[in-house]
Amino acid sequence: MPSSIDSGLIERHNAPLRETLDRDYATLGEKLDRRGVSIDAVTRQVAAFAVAVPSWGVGTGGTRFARFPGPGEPRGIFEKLDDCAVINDLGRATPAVSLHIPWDKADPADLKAKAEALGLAFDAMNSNTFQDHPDDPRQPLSYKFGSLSHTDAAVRRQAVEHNLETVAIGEAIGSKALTVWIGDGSNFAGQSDLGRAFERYLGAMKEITRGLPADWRIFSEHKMYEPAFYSTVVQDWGTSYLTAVELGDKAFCLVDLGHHAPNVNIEQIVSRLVRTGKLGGFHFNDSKYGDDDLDAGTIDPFRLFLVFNELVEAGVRLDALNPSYMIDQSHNVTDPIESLIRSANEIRRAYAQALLVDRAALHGHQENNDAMMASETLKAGFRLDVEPILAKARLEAGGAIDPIAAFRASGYRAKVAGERPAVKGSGGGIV
Ligand SMILES: [Mn+2]
Repeated sequence: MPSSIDSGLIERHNAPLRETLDRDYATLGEKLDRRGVSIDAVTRQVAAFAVAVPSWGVGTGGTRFARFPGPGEPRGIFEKLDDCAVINDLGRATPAVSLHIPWDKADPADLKAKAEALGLAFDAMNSNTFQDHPDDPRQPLSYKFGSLSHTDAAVRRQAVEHNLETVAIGEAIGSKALTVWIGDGSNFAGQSDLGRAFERYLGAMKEITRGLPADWRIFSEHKMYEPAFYSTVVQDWGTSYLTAVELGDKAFCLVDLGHHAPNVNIEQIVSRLVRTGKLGGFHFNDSKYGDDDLDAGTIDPFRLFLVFNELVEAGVRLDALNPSYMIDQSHNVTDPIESLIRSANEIRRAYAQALLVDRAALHGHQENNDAMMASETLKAGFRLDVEPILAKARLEAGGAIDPIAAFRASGYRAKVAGERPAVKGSGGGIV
């Protein structure tokens, strides 16, 4: 066991739960068998589905009003990786970590060695030009009025160089993609020329794309508003798609579930991006009102299911796109480790439910315009309790049948609380 979770703990925790799980799994297996579906085949597909955790997610988040730090918060990237390893060892769904530069800046050799020791790898890199970095001698200029779309060419140059530095760090630690989200925009009509700002952004993104290693991808992440409240340079999937098309073969769109207009049909956007070959990846989270960054699948699990329904529907097209699946959340009132374990499980749940939709029947009802039976067939997948499949996938990979209960029993939080004195103002910011 690479993390500091006691190696016997998971086994001791699983022992009394195994028999009940086996019974529940057999019952669900019988039910699926009647439909000609092999539960073991579904479990294998679910076990093969991984989602990356964000390094910034293991610290307590915050709002623009306040941040309430939790005990034992990681003080830097190496302690963040320790926490990420705990999440993966218990949940067995999150073998990779998505880093944020410069928050996680460190010697790449040390990052790589630490991750390898913990059984972790690195997913897409995230650059940060939405805040100033007074301690970074390579970024003396302010991003107050933008970064890649700034009116001043020197600021744009600095932002391009920061992205290329992020790529260089990523290349040294085995990452293969860069996610670019900028906070650029305006607060007042007339403040910014909407057309020129986008042109400047495209020019800067082209420079970054030209600097990518041959086997890398670049993801443009849109967001409707915040921190800018009148206009945002990359505000919706249309602008993100235009960007990806202009940048060429290495460029794709990243869908953050919280970055859309209220009530927008996200699964339809996913379908379009699959169709056009420009779906690059996801930032999973859930929301009620805006970019709330709540735990995935906890507010609107049906929407998460519908997103995965489109992914399963995409079939071989999706295999070719090989999207990066990442979580992007802010944990304000829960233990971040527990939230990330749960979110990864909810994401797998949506995937398993989508896999269990009777797709041939669905297509038939769609062709025959039987709205009722098409809707019922889709919902039949969502109504299934697939927890035995999720638990079995974890168990067979060496994880915990009930990972949150196992985490609480481990005493890990109390242990690190003693080792990690609270620091003021550690990185919050969520994109
Ligand atoms: Mn995001």
